[in-house]
Amino acid sequence: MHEIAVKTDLLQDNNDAAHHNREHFVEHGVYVINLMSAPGAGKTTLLERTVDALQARHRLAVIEGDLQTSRDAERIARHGVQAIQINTGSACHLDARLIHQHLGALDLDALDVLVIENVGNLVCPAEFDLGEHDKVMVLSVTEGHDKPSKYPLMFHVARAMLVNKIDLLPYTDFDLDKAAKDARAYNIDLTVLPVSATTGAGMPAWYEWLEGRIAKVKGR
Ligand SMILES: Nc1nc2c(ncn2[C@@H]2O[C@H](COP(=O)(O)OP(=O)(O)OP(=O)(O)O)[C@@H](O)[C@H]2O)c(=O)[nH]1
Ligand SMILES: [Mg+2]
Repeated sequence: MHEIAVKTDLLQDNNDAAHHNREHFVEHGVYVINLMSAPGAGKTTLLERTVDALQARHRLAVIEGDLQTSRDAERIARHGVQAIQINTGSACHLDARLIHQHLGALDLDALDVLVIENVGNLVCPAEFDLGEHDKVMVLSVTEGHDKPSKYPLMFHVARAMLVNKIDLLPYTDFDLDKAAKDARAYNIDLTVLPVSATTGAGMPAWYEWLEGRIAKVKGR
């Protein structure tokens, strides 16, 4: 009983902070993505390629969430966009207050798109709204096609699912149709995009999806 009450308070507190973040993003016209996946699914690799593809047309920044180290922020910064690292210590997810604490380091007026790479975890990040416009999740083919059924919340809350590492499909028993069907059982509107962040296969469809969302959210 107490446990339920504490969790409800925690999530309510987070939702209040997320609402506040959203007001900032809307006021400054910044489209914000919360990028989530299990550890190592390829979020940072995907982002490195994405910022290369989009930065000629959009002003981008990235917030990197990790338990420790600033490696992912350093990887992104090498591509010429601002990257802020948040270390959560032992927490398995980012929360809206943590994001708010770091917004001061960004000039939101000088940004079109902000991507927040969450801590690698297939469970906790899905519960915490950060004030983003869209949650996007990455499922890599080496994780297995049973993951939507085993970890449904992540698939339920995402607007798009990138199925990454498709270059490795010949070496796995991953069934793309099954993964997509199971994920859509929790989320009928889910957009499914098979990609390889290392070879670039399928990435143009992801950029097109992003362009559509940026245009819609920013009212262009
Ligand atoms: N074969 C293949 N490997 C990939 C692909 N995308 C990423 N990788 C590899 O997967 C590993 C993890 O990639 P990262 O981009 O660091 O994954 P991440 O999701 O950011 O990891 P965390 O931030 O630690 O959760 C690296 O060795 C990448 O080179 C892909 O499309 N194909
Ligand atoms: Mg990463």
